[in-house]
Amino acid sequence: MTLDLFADQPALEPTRQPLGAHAVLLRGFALPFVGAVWPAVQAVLAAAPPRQMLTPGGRAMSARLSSCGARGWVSDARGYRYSATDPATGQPWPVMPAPLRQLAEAAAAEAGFAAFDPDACLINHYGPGARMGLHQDKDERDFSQPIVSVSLGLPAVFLWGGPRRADRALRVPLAHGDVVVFGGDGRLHFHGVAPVAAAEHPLTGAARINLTFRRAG
Ligand code: MD6
Ligand code: FE
Repeated sequence: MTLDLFADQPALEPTRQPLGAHAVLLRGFALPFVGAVWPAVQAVLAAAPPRQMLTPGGRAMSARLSSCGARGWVSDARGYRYSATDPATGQPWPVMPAPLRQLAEAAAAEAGFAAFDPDACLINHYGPGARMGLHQDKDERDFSQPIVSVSLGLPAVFLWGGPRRADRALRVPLAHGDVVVFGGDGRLHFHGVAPVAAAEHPLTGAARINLTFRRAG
């Protein structure tokens, strides 16, 4: 007699959901990594606390941002750019922790990008009501490498648009542990995040944390 441990389980959800050309949602892909990734994220945020940045137009972004790796993303009255140092301290950004890099490389490989070599990881902190308007990620020098986006904590609706701002955006629910990888034709598509609903998550409390890995320089 064979023991079928899965006999009573419902069929597994498909893990891979294409979001059009060269973008894929890997549902739950980050879950096995969270035990190592979460303490590393907390250490980065203790060294470089997430802060509200101003857009070049002078408006405060509602998500709070930090970074780790050789380069971090900054925004102020001078514009958007990557910087090797944290403007709050003048010090280099925290080193990208190995568990974060391992998760990013594994997700990229799963999505068909074998040689992903990220030098920047943006960490976005969304409290209740925080959002991210439609934008393109175009401050990087290397568009041949994908972006790997990891969602932790509270759920959110990801807005996945097209190459033009006016293109209709798909509304994609993202849960704790989900990973979106986009590159190739999708690398410069507009995207954003709808306002995060107030709730409590056992790991992150009243927050959604998003990690996006890129090759910036
Ligand atoms: C977020 N993400 O999910 C915001 N950018 O919190 C992004 O802006 C983003 O998820 C490029 C690639 C993936 C992303
Ligand atoms: Fe983005």
